[in-house]
Amino acid sequence: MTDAVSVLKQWVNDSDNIVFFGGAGVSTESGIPDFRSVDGLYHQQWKYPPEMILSHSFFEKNPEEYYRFHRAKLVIDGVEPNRAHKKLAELEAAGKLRAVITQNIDGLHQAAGSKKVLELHGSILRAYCSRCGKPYPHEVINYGDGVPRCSCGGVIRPDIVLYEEPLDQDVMAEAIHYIRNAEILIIGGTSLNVYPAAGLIHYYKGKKLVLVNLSETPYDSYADLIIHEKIGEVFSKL
Ligand code: CNA
Repeated sequence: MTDAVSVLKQWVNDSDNIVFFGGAGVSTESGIPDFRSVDGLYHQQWKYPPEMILSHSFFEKNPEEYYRFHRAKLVIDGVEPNRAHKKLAELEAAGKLRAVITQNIDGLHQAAGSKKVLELHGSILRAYCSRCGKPYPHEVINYGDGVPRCSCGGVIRPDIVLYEEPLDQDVMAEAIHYIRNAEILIIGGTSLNVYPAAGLIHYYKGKKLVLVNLSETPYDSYADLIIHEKIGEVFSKL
């Protein structure tokens, strides 16, 4: 075990007020590609750049192409929570971890058993009509062909936050509350490039800020402990 991982293990053992804030890198070991790694979605060939397809204006103008991308790239069958998701659920059940704040939309934290999960960018496991708001089961959008439509004629959309759309302010306020009051904040598997989510780091006031990320982030110099290793491997040692 590296020195940094043993320090993290000790901190985790001694605390009952840990908060975790994560991103796409938490799910890569489950087989879901992230956006910005070399084999991530942004480096794959697609007719339009993914960040354009995943925007509000693109969804409105070209829902057919949006749904082609959504079903080909966002919906991945048979994925299971990995060691990072499972450890976080265990820490919560043991009364040590207060909340998981995630930018992910894959539902894997809940699948691992985590209860307090704040989904900053929503979930592809929920859907609703963009015109009348009627909720729909996710199968309606995630499988099949073409653009799913509501009985009112509106386009059914995933309950995710697309680029150009605001985050849910209640979820943000709760995330800020947990981060502000955390003894240990572990940030993992996120490039910390997507705002406003990345700005949450500024609300942490403690002295145990841990970054677990494969590549460097713009916030590496803020960390009290930094681990550039795979998060599932690191968490399996805690
Ligand atoms: P990102 O910008 O793709 O960054 C991911 C980061 O994770 C990179 O810095 C990688 O180096 C790092 N990383 C990759 N694998 C590991 C690993 N095994 N252990 C540790 N670090 C690793 O993703 P962000 O989450 O920062 O960006 C936010 C976007 C990506 C949000 O809007 C998400 O909704 C969106 N996204 C979500 C998913 C998902 O739900 N699983 C997948 C892809 C993208």
